[in-house]
Amino acid sequence: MITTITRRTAIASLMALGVAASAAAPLAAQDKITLRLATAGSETDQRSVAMAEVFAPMVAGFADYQPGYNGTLFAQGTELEAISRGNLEMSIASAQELAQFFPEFSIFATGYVHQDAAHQVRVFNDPLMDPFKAKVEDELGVKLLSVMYLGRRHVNLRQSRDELDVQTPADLAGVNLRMPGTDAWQFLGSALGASPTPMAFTEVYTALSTGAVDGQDNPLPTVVDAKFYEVTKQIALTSHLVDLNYIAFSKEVWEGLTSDQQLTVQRAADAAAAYGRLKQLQKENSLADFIRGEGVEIYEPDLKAFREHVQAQYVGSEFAATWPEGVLEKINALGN
Ligand code: KDO
Repeated sequence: MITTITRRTAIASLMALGVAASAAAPLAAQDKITLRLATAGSETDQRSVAMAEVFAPMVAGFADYQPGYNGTLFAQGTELEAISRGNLEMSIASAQELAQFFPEFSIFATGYVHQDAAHQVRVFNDPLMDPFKAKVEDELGVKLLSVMYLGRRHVNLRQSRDELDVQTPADLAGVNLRMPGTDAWQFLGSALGASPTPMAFTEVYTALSTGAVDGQDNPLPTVVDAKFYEVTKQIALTSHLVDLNYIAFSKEVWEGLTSDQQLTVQRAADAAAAYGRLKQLQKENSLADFIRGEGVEIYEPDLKAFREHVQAQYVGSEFAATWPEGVLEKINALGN
């Protein structure tokens, strides 16, 4: 029997062979997908280290991880839109940035709500998050893979405690406090009693050294990693926000992965988040003496006064009006 192999059959056969070969052979470098991650964080920040040392090796079989630190790939606050437009694959995102697109995300950026790192994980993995995650995927094309622990944010000032002893929010009246640039951040700065100034993270050190701002708020590990202790004189341990980030991933890239690759990416993100959380907690619990040794006074203010004042600012606020019914109660119920 003479079989006429049409061109189409030949191509189909070659493609089938090609698929078989690619399934068998490891992907050549040029076959790997590229995962660029944009972050305002430094290369030595524990979230960055976790992504490079844990996430990258776990996905190396099919993906080439390419981090861009210190806002060099995309400026802080522009990463999510870049992913949405298909110009970026990953970022270390914040609830405050997501709240610019979906105001209800401000609930996860509200002062004195999350109690600790474990509470953040319980909330992120609870069904209450499903509508939030679905909305980001469906409307922004971004998949939130895991929650990262950034740490307890405190008020960090240029003035010494002798010049300005911070006991209650009233003591922050008129203080020019740098906060990140989104509305939710600015609201938190005001809720603390200060006068917030929007500014990108990469500009903060210079602004503190020149006196362009009086202070900033970040966790102790960031104060060390960014060397803010060189240009400030005190930290009032307000713990006003137990802060978090999300590992954000392009939905379009995700949908192009095989199910095995998707499982590997998810596991790699969870492993990196867990590793980074552990390292950040270790640093957070051990750096106070080092910072004091650098000439920065660290002390506890009237936490009851701060908690009550900050929470009162959110009640009846434009942000609270966007929170889905019952979610705050569920978050509180997942606390200690
Ligand atoms: C900051 O700008 O103060 C902040 O802490 C906000 C976080 O959401 C995150 O963007 C962080 O900066 C960067 O990762 C740098 O640590």
